[in-house]
Amino acid sequence: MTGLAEIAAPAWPARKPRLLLVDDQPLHLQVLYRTLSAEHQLFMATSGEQALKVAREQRPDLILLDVVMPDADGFAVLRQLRAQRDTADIPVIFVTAHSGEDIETQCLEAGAVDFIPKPVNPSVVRARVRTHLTLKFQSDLLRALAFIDGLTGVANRRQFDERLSIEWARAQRHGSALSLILVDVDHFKSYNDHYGHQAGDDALRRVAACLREHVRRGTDLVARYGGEEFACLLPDTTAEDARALAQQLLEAVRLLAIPHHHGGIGGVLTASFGVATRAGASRPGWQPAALLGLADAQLYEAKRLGRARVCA
Ligand code: GH3
Ligand code: MG
Ligand code: MG
Ligand code: MG
Repeated sequence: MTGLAEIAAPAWPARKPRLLLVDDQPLHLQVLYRTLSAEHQLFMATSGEQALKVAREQRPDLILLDVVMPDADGFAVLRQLRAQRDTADIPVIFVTAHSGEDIETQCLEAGAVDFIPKPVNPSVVRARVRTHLTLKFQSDLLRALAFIDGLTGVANRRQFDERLSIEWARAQRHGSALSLILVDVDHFKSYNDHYGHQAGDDALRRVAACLREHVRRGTDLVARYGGEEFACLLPDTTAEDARALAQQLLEAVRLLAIPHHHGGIGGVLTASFGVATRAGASRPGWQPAALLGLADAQLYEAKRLGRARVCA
């Protein structure tokens, strides 16, 4: 029989799960520490203030939070965790000596995922921590998968659209440049027709890996935009630099030397590139879709001029 732990296993990271333990009484922290230190990487805080600081800096996977503390109580800490983007999704288990339905309901309604009464029973703590970590890692995995293209492993269209509007707004705020390269594999229908759909899939994977290898800045994004089309979003990149990068990509795809003897250009698989840049101040009605439209028009021009080239 397959147990829950085995089903959950793929979502667990190779590292030790990271827990933040918060309690104003060192003795209580010690008990939790002894209970959890073998299987977890632990961070500790003895006040609400400190808990918020450590949560922001260390991004734990789960927080065990005392309710009654002299400075900010657990409820206040939870509210502040939820209000900050970096910490909003970290699950919190309340640990408190107060017992009774009221306090338990109050904790869950405040947004805690669970409630553990003091004095704590070590095996109950371990079991509940394990359950909530499993849920956390599963939801992390699902969220990651929802933004990744299944065939090539690069970002999917959803992630691209989201990042485009974020980067667009950022470029608008700072007056910085934002460039986009659209990539479309040439004569790919005939590639599929002659080499088969599997080989077509392999070729797309290799092209995606090649783009990712050459589009390297931490803030850059390579995405699969559609069937055999990719998009490279390049924040803080001028038109000139984007065009140069597109030229490199053109060569790099050619150098993959994927044979295409049925309509390919020079006997290998190639791609066409359309480049557009949003530079400087905004214009009225200037929307993220405009950048896509411009890059698409350049791509169309590259196709019209014979493919395997960059238009900018
Ligand atoms: P052009 O040079 O004008 O871009 O011609 P093309 O043949 O590449 O363009 P067209 O849009 O006619 O054909 C795109 C082809 O890409 C057709 C489609 O079957 C193929 N394709 C799209 N997605 C996938 C995929 O996930 N896997 C495979 N193997 N093929 C795909
Ligand atoms: Mg306390
Ligand atoms: Mg196409
Ligand atoms: Mg094509």
